[in-house]
Amino acid sequence: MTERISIVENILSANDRLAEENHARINAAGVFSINLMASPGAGKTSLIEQTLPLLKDKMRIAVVDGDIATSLDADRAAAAGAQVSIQVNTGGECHLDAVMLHGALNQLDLTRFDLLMVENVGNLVCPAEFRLGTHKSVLIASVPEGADKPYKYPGMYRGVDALIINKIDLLPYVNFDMDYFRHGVEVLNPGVITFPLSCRTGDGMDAWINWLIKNTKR
Ligand SMILES: Nc1nc2c(ncn2[C@@H]2O[C@H](COP(=O)(O)OP(=O)(O)OP(=O)(O)O)[C@@H](O)[C@H]2O)c(=O)[nH]1
Ligand SMILES: [Mg+2]
Repeated sequence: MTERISIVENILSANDRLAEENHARINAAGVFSINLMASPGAGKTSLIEQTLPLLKDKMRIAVVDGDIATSLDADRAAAAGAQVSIQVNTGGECHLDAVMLHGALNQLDLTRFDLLMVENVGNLVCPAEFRLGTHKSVLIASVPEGADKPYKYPGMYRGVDALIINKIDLLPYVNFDMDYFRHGVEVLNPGVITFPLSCRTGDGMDAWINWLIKNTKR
């Protein structure tokens, strides 16, 4: 048992070392980068699809899409206007890790871009444990998932730099207790910047886009 824990720790520290290398590389190129995490279907690819048309005339954007088996999401990002869209097939793994992002960065001339959006695999547990080396971690919660998710998946909510509450167009139809949700978030991640929005209607997208623009001009 003790040995198993030490192996896990070694894997994570090896990952962290490579994440630092990724970070240095992204920084040196002057690119702002985000790691988009969420449960399956929360709207990661939809957010990328909505963001690209609003920013593609202002900045050059690359997308790295993690997926267990398909290139469907990378294809959607390319169709929405990403200058470059790279598919990373995790071969069944439930998360991206720093090695996988490293491989994707090897295919990119980072100096050609202002913003790098990484879509992690849909999962509310594993992605939180593997740093990639991006500047900001962004979690997308969506209202049909239920308001109890911060309580059930604290590791994910604790570590993120920004929180999107997606699918607010569905609030009239689902039983989502916003106060309960926000209280759970506040306990884990006090003051985290939060963007309620709808990728369906576009409501709330302005604040998210402004946050990206502000950070990209670091
Ligand atoms: N009503 C509504 N539906 C949405 C919204 N955003 C996304 N969806 C729908 O939710 C479903 C899943 O969206 P995706 O963007 O594929 O979700 P994802 O997080 O990328 O999913 P995985 O990559 O499979 O984990 C799709 O049918 C979207 O059309 C929204 O704001 N409102
Ligand atoms: Mg997706």
